[in-house]
Amino acid sequence: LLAPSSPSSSLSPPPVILTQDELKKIAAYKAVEYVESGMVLGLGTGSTAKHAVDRIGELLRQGKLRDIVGIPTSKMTHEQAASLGIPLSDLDSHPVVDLAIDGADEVDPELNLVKGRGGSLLREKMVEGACKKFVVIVDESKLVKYIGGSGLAMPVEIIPFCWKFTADRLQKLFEEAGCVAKLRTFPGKDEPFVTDNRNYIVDLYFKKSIGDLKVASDAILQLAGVVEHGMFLDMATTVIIAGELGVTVKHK
Ligand code: ABF
Repeated sequence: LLAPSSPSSSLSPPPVILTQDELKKIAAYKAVEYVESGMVLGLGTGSTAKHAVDRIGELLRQGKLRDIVGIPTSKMTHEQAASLGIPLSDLDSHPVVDLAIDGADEVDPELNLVKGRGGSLLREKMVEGACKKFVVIVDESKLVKYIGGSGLAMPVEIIPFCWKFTADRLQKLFEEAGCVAKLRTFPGKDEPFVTDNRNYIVDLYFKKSIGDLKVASDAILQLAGVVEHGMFLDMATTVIIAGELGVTVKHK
């Protein structure tokens, strides 16, 4: 995004390069324009979704939104939303969610996603799978040609019991794609990272394409020990992408 030039000056000011966080905020604020009073809202997790939750809190405080119910997708978002005074509930009480707003780690041209690199994915998939409209907010660095092909992690949430056995089976499943499965640890520590659901995460790294995503998804989910994976296939209804040249909105 370039800074608008001042109408009174003949010389244009130099272009302002926005930081990645500023781009995330632009995408988040754009998504919040879809929020209407009375909605049940899925509140996403991560540094991009955090801006959306802040904005919803601000609009509630200003009286510009009313009667919102938020369904948080993580303990962290629960805390943030509660601190902003957003009324909160859960899927048991509100099984139909009008709109969810969340970030993603990768977005492919068909709007399939990879999520969970930040540690949340299971609650996100439950809430976002229950919503009528799912708006994904990203900066342009998240766009990929095909998901799983970035060389970065494809997260899988697994139960802690015999995690190595499950990790080995996951790696074997994608042997042809040169898969390496690694247990996620807390940054700078040797201890396994523990999710909000007291599970572990195994990150899969591929050297080659994993082929048909639906086939890959089904194969992962069939392994006992796996709880959920970070591929969100055919779930996003809208993706808002903020880049240096402006905001692009893609609809499914
Ligand atoms: C969460 O936020 C995760 O599923 C995903 O890993 C992440 C995107 O993070 P960020 O917005 O911080 O880049 O929804």
